Amino acid sequence: MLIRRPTDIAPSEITPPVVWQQRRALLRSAAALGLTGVASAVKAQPERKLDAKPGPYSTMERPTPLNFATSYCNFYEFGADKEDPARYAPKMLHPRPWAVQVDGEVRKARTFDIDELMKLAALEERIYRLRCVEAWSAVIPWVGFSLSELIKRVEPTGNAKFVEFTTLADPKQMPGLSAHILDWPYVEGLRLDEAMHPLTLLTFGMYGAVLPNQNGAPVRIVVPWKYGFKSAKSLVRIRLVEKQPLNSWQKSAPNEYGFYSNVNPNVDHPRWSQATERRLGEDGLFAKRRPTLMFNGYADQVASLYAGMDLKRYF
Ligand SMILES: Nc1nc2c(c(=O)[nH]1)N[C@H]1C(S)=C(S)[C@@H](COP(=O)(O)O)O[C@H]1N2
Ligand SMILES: [Mo]
Repeated sequence: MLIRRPTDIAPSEITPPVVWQQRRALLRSAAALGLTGVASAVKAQPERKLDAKPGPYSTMERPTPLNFATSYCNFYEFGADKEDPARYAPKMLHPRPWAVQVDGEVRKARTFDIDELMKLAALEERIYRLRCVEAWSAVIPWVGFSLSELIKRVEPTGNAKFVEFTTLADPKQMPGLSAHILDWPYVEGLRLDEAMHPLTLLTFGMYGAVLPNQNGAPVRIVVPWKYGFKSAKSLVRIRLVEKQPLNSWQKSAPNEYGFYSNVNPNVDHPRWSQATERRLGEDGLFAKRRPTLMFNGYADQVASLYAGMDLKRYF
């Protein structure tokens, strides 16, 4: 018989070579990192495109290949392993309908439907580095607008000094909640001036499309000069408050995770050095480590926010 069944056809015959090579590289690194079952989860990604103009502050560095950014994630609500979010979130998390409550010390508290929130200001694409506290980093073309655009519109009162972010905690959608790794829901916080800094991005997409579920659909924060855990995913509430919020990681291990968590190569994590990092997608575990930069390379933009502060004490 000369008619071949689909299973006899080598994927290299039907897939463009670039895609095929990238997939092979992904599978190689997936194997090196101990990942399994990732390829199928990656293929199930939503592809809804977002129109965005190039925005300010983009790095010239080459973005991390999409497949790495969507398959090696931290999203503990879906499990503690890096491959758990890509395995569970695409099917289990439902990013519509969705609402975000914006309240606290503001004159115009209100709840925004996600589709209305996305239209509040012009969407921009900004290519930012993201540095995880676990010493890996990525370069991601995010899509969103400055969080300040939202905060301005709700009119903070004179008592507003901090912003608290609360993310979804729904055991029906999030299998990781049954493991009590953190005290759910996941809570993060910023000082008001940090939240108002134009770099702080209210983020709806990446790589020109809506956020994949495992990366925090339908809306997350991205704070590029701070360790990744400050960039809370799948937000349901943004509350302006007078007192410094207690963020989840600080609550669980205050000697390891501070409130500020500015990327700082000179302040080690108690269990490992923060001086260098491994860039996702650069040949798995065998790539050369790169030096980590003060404020993740954004010192020119943000160092003045911390003038006179002892950054070893306020880590
Ligand atoms: N709700 C929620 N947000 C979260 C996390 C989480 O576990 N839950 N992990 C954080 C950590 S530790 C990092 S490094 C970044 C990772 O974002 P990415 O997977 O999209 O790269 O998300 C952050 N936001
Ligand atoms: Mo992280």
